[in-house]
Amino acid sequence: MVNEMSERADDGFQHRLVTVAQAVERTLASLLGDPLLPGEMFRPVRLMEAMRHASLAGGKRLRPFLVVETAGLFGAQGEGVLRAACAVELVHCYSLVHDDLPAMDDDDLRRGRPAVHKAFDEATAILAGDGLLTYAFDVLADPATHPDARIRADLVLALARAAGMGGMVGGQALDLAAEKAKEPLTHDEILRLQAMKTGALLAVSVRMGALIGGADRAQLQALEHFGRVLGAAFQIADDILDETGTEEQVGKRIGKDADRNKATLVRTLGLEGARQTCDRLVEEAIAALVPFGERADCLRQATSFVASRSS
Ligand code: GRG
Repeated sequence: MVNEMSERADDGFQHRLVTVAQAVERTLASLLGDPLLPGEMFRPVRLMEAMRHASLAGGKRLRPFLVVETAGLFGAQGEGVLRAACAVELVHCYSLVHDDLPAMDDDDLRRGRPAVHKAFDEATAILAGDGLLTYAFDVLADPATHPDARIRADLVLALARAAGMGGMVGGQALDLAAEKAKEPLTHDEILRLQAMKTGALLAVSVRMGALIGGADRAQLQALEHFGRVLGAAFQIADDILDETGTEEQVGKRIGKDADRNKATLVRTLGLEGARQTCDRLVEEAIAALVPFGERADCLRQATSFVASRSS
């Protein structure tokens, strides 16, 4: 009976994930269409094709899902929420394009398709990433995203802080440095690196949803804690997947963490230790959602999904 109920709940979550992903796809396709925005002069065809290749038809759209579902806790929904959700996805897609470049992780495959630098060329991939990153902030600053300019400014600031030198970009810099370092990173250094490189964008997705929803201070604190712990669970699950998944499942080259002696928690904790830590993080994240009651069921299921995903 309990299993049946949790299966039904899981069906509801999967349906919701797909529905949000479809809405995100439509919004991204429209944002990356041909019509020019005021102040733009021309959208170069090859650049736009590369930006669409990088961002359309692929990915779980987990970060946008977190924005939409967190905003939904407060009854906020509609086009503006979707635009904010797409802004995070644009930053995520840029990071994947740049991460795949030969100068970084050097991957030919992304989301089961050729990486942008393979489908086009390296210079176009760099520019497509730059274009996606810049556009994310254009989308957020546009009044179509939120009528209140203070909320728009808060969203821009939150995303910039999470994506920049003290967040994702900084985490990537630490990761690249660790590959060349003589001494392996300590456990705590790995935790910080991962919180910056992947955790920050997941956590800010939750924060942005809360900002749009008008969360009070206590709600914001609870949700920020949820987002941070969810980000940590996501990254451990990613380390485990790199060790145990297949290329077909994951849609990218796997086993490369071990090949490059990468800074991962599977290395410091062992596979079983990493699994146990992941389970603990899931419990902690779910506990942070207590103040939101049943309304947060989808976020609870998202947490379990993130930790047990196979791609
Ligand atoms: C290049 C500035 C810069 C940063 C790169 C996030 C990142 C930093 C690199 C991504 C490399 C990577 C594969 C990291 C592991 C975790 C991760 C972000 C996986 C991909 O995220 P998913 O699983 O992917 O949400 P989809 O395709 O579903 O969106």
